[in-house]
Amino acid sequence: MKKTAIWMLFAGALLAAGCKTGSSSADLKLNDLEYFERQGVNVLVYSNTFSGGFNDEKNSGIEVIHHGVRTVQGGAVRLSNTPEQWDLVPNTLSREVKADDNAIEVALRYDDYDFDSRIVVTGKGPAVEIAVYLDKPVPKELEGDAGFNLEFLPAEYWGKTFLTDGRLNRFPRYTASETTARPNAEKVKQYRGYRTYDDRGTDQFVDALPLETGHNFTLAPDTPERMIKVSSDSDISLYDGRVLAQNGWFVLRSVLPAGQTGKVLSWTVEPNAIDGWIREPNIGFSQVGYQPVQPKVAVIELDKLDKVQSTASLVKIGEDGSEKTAFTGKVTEWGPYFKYNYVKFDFSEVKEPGIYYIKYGDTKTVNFLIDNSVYDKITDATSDVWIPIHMNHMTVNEGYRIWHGEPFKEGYLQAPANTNHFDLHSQGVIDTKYKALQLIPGLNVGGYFDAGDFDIETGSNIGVVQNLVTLWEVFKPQRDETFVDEDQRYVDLHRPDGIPDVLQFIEHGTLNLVAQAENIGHMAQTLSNSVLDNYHHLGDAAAITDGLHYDPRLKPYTKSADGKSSGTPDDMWAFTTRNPGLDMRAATMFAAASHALRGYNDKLADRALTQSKRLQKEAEELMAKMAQQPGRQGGGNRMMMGNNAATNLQLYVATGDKSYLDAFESQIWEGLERNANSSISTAMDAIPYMDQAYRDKLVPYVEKYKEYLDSFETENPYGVPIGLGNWAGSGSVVSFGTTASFAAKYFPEIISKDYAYKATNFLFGCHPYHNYSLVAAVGATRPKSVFYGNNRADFSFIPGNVAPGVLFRHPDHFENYDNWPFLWGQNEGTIGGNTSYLIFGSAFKDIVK
Ligand SMILES: [Ca+2]
Ligand SMILES: [Ca+2]
Ligand SMILES: [Ca+2]
Repeated sequence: MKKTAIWMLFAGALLAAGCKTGSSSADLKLNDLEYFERQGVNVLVYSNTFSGGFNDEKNSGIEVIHHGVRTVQGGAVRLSNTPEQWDLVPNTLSREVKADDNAIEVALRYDDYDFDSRIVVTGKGPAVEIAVYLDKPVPKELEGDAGFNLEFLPAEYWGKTFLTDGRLNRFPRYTASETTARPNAEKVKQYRGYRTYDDRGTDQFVDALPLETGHNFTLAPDTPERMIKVSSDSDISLYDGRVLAQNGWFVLRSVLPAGQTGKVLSWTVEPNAIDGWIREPNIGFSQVGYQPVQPKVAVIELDKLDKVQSTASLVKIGEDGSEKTAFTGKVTEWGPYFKYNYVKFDFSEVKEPGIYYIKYGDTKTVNFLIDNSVYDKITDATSDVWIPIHMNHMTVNEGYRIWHGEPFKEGYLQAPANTNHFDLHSQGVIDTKYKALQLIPGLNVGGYFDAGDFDIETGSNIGVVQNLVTLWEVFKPQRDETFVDEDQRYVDLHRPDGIPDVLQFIEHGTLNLVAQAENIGHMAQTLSNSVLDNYHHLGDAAAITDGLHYDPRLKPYTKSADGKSSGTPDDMWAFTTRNPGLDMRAATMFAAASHALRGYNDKLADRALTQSKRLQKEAEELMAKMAQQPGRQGGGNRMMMGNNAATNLQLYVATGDKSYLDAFESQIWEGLERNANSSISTAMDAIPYMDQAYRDKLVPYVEKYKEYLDSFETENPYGVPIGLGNWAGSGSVVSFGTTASFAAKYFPEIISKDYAYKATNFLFGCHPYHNYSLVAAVGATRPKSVFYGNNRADFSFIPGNVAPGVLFRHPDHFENYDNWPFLWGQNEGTIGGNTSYLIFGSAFKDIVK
């Protein structure tokens, strides 16, 4: 009795204390990182702000990270039911954290409409209140359009149930919701006046109609980790944004009332939290496996509340399917890194080839191999599949499947003067012999699609040819799995044609770049879409344009009598504004390509060399002229050329002219003194062409570089550079791995192979968030299953792709969606990035073979 009474007294005191602060652990409270938190739920309020246009990719506003997954975002005053990527976004004028009120207030503004609003998010028990305040009423022209929207990730909600005021329903796997066509005059303008849609001459736009409307929504009551309740006195409608754009989300929305000021809207949003939830450990390891001799360290990502296990095990799967524990070892703590706690499990002493998996507590990984052969095929999918599929101006076939027909048969038109472009290009005054919208002949040949889009970015195509030439010069890969016929304009995958594929890739890239130099007179910035409504194309590249020359005298959507031209303004444009720096890069690349192509395609080698010499001379003259302009720093071309040891080295390799090598030598030491880490890669590239004394003189810089490599061990648990930008960092890991591989090749006494293995570990699964391979590589047990390739609408991938990977979201969250391909910053692959991976893979295989 007495005991119970004391307990009751104690409980009463706790209750009283609870009442005083008005909170418990079940409440959403602002933390030091300025977001609302309870275990299992983070509500972020403008930790990530909207930037608009190309950069608006559903990463901003009010966001919910629900049991570890960012499932809700886009909370903002928006101007349409289902905003697309190029719809207007509000500027965030201010963001104020009101710790005493457990609230965050943001001020939003649409400059185009002189429309200001404030959003106040307040933690109230297990929910947040989202309130919209207006000091002036909604502008007349936005009445009925301005509303508060909150977006839900389709891949996390489809197939799940929802209730609206008690009415039962289920989120659709695919969109089939109802729409209405409205006059274009009623459409709120899009970013910079662009238009995401082709109205086919109807002068109408399409607007989504709601799936449901009511006051109380319960989303996913069947799935505790996704269940969210949203309620309001105002009408809330649910829309399916995918009906307008495949990357659309489910949207809850309330239109703001007309003619009112003050607190015009209030929602209560309560994300369910699973009692006592602890995130499952993410055991990072290489999905491709390990060689017997290499270090084998799994990095285990743990919830900060998770208790660290003292040991982990390696289980061996026998040839007869039996399982036995092969090794049990200590788990060591690395410590906190952003949101999670990290521990490591070193099983390097297991060297016996076999099939294994890791067991940590109740968590098991998928299986992986320990064997000398595990890395043999890591570049095969990239070179046999990904790169040839990205060959522009060709039909690409694979077995029974056509990946794409021949794109852009009508060629490219001169971009008009003073044009800003949605993919971040611009045309200044026209500096060619062509008039605006005149056909520039000869450009529809060769070249590579940039990425998940279909433009030719000249800068990255130059880098690609340079990468491929380096690959050819250093490793001479003879692999022949691709049939390429430039006359037939036909590529067939997995069909050998007697010519090493890399040579054909160099030829294909060079064909377009030489055509630019010959027909434009210098390098274009880009060959890209002229209209936004075909820039976001998904599907066959040959269907982006109609293949007919655009004739403005014809009516849109009609053809000429001879069937050769049309009135549809869909032709691609060449953005030609001259950049002597780009011309100089092209000149260097042309020299290198000419060297590689000599003996295989002499005619193209000659054309490349001719353009190399001309562009180099003209670029130097232009840069000298620019240097003399008032306001410019003196030195001009000498400065720009003088700093470029890499260019001089490439020119020496291509031409054999010793003066380039002398220039290189006079520059490289200064570069190494200034920054050994950034110059060491170029310095090592010269080793094959220099004497032993040169190599020995590099030793102290390589020692410095080792300190730099080691610094990553303390910077993060994975020991490689991890990028925090809006394009995730696999590229820096590839570059880290490439330089580390060459250093291990030339200076094995200083740089061990272990650094290069860290890069493959990270790329193949030992990284934050999940443990899937970021490369759709041959050999990986569980590569990522969706990428932002041009087939992303099919929730698929193009084999061999390297994803940018784990994207950092402020203030402390890494993510990589593997059920939602549409965020380019984490899931796209580029021709530049993937050819860099080809070099890394080749250099890596060379040192570990
Ligand atoms: Ca592009
Ligand atoms: Ca071939
Ligand atoms: Ca056309």
